[in-house]
Amino acid sequence: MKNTQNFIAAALFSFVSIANSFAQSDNAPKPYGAIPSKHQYNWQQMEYYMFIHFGPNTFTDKEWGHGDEDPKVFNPKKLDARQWARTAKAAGMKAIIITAKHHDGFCLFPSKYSTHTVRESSWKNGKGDVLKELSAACKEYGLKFGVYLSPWDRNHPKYGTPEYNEIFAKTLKEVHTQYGPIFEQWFDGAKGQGEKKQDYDFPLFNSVVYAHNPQAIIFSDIGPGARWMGNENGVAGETNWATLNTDGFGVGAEAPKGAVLNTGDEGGKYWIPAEVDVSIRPGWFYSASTDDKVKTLKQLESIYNTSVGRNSNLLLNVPVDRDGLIHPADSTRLMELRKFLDAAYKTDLAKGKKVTATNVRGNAKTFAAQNLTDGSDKSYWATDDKVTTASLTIDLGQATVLNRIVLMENILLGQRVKSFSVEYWDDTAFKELDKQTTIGHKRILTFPNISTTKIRVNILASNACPALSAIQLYKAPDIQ
Ligand code: FUL
Repeated sequence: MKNTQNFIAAALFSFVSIANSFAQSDNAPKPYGAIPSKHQYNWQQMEYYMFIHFGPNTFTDKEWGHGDEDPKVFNPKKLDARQWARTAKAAGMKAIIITAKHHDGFCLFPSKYSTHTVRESSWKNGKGDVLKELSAACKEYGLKFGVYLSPWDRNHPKYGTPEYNEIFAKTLKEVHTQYGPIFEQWFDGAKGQGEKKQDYDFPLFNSVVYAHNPQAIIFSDIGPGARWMGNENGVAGETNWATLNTDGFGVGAEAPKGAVLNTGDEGGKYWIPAEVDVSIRPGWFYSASTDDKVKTLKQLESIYNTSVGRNSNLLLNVPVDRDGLIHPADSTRLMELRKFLDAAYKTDLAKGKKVTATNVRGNAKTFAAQNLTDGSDKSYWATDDKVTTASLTIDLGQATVLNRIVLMENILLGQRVKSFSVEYWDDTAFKELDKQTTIGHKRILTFPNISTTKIRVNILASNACPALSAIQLYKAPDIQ
């Protein structure tokens, strides 16, 4: 039911969105299958943003607090939310999502509905409010602000009774009315074994979010806005459909298998793109014992490729330390990644280069292959309706060294391509570089340096005529 309503709402937004974003042509391909809402489409453009795990666990060196910890342990003496926002901005991230309430039930804001909050802590003599400071800092730095709230609550005395759902809904209302606008609501599906039973009322929770932040993307194992992608290692499926069948499924134990969330469902009923949540450290919360275990630049680049490069948004966790600051070990690494990405994606070697296609929809300029290298992902190339395979050849004009290719589909028309290959001209013939399955919003393929004059992309199978908005080529620096 919930999904049906959201689907209808999503479909309505989508039609408006298509009309607004792309120049309309009578001959435009019809959307295929489920398509993104306007808000999902905008969300998918964000690609990379920060997760912050922070709370009593930061001070007790735990990952899952029991909810029986003394709230007084929470005392970040130098807390500076502007430093977090400044760091995220400099890292090229578009937003911050913070653990407003983790499994221990502790609220980083003075909730009326809990006695386990910043108000009961030693920090600022109980007068502080982390959400207030962070939402203001995000506004100042031009970042979007999002919240994580765990339905599973090991502190609240009403947890395990029907009343708890009402309390959780009221807690959500506090957050969504006091600290907005909120771009994403993150619902965690985790719950320890043998814990109290509680049937969560997600239709109620979702309705509270949408009532106050209609634009918010609701994340959970099964969406409806965005889905978990089945692991916490930063690796989305090589095949990754933004569509998923969720009828009959729920969050946590009732979710589809991790392997399904990892790839999505081809032709799935709902548009529920994947978000990749992964921590820059071994744990989600800060621990001094992991100061020397911050992921390397090589690991982070690999995660970027297996998340943003596989049709997902990357939510990278950077835990705040006991002082209430992002530790230099983490910020240094974030800046290294930024520097690398800026260098890697600075010059699109395909931009403005001549592209030829084996088929162009109606032979029309609107759908010309040249749209793929025009530096804009708002124009696109498409084939005639009956044509679901095609080849695109980019003539670089001279020998050019490359090691990355970026492909993008016009997802406003749905996700269509199911198999493609990339070849390069080696002076005598085209040789295969890679053969893959899905594209979606963005697909990045990496390969060792090659020097070539021509690149050919073959669409080998597509569920409807392919509609691609960009092909880009890059030479990223080597990482030592
Ligand atoms: C999991 C939680 O159990 C972890 O503590 C963390 O919050 C992660 C993002 O989600 O389900």
